[in-house]
Amino acid sequence: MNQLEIGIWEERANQAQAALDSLFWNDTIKMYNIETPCPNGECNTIFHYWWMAHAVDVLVDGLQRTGENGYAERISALHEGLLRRNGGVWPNELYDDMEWMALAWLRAYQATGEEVYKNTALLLWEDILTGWNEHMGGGIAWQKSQLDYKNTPANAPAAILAARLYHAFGEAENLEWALKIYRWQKEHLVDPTTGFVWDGMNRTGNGQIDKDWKYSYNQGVYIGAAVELYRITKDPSYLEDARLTFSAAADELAEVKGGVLPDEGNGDAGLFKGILIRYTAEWVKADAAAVGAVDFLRRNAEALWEQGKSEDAALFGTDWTLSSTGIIQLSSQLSAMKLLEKMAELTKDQI
Ligand code: 7K2
Repeated sequence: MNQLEIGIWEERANQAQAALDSLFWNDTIKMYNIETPCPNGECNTIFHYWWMAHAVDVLVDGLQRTGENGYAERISALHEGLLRRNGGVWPNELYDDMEWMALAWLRAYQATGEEVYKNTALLLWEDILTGWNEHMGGGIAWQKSQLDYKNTPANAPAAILAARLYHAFGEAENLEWALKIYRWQKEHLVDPTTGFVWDGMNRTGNGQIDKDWKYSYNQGVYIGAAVELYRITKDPSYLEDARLTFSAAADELAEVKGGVLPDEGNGDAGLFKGILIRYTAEWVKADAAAVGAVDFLRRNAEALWEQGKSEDAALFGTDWTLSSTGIIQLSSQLSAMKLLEKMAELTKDQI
């Protein structure tokens, strides 16, 4: 890793952050528009609660990388805007949504020391735990109106959150939750042979696993949970889990495009691969044997910047090998920003 490469990825991450701020931020609502262009904010017909959680995440990435107070100010404004948009309360109907939001505000607390963010994370965590029940042998439900539908998006991020809360505040109960949720996730929604992570089970009440729903973010959050439990327990079996799942994900999802993650679609799916990237980077930081994943991250980042970036701004669509014109959704912009921020972080760490 040479000094030149460090500068390149920092500069690219800065350009993407500048595009997020200038082309998506809506100071009237103290939130990001869900797409750009968005004349008079009229595009905001839906409140994408979980997209905004990932916007907090990339702002924290920027703050941790640069120390610039502008990021802290934007995080504070977003906290106000989101609470207002959600009716003055933080909880909502989807357990996975709340987990993304709690993960983000815990990171914001750790980056700023602002107690209000810690309180938001803990308040959400208390609500999230109401999602655990014994349908399908355990696990957290996807949503409050469907308590027997259990999926990876509602469980693996919860295991990450529980582990991080234990790491941050030392409450043994949260380590127990992390171990319990991870054990259920591994026993029910991970292919025991390949390590590929399945999306969910019993969605239609027939007990079946949706094995054809092959999404990048599911791989990422399971890898993330394994890494967090390794960091606490130092049990090498968690790194083995992460290695197997990363290998399965790379083979199953990225092989066709020469190692570049595929276009998984617009909307929510625009965020998916950025989540795999984020937690793959956490695995690289925790596991010396993950060195091959650095090339994977660099290959995706180089494709993204050289082929996927819009011509006149650091804007990114859902296909990292194709420059987008027209409307760019916040979800795909955030996905790309996770990759650029992680490349900036990893290249800096390696000096
Ligand atoms: O069926 C679930 C989930 O298992 C599946 O991966 C996605 C695929 O659809 C729903 S969840 C939809 C979004 C709502 N909350 C935030 C995200 O975690 C989730 O993708 O689209």
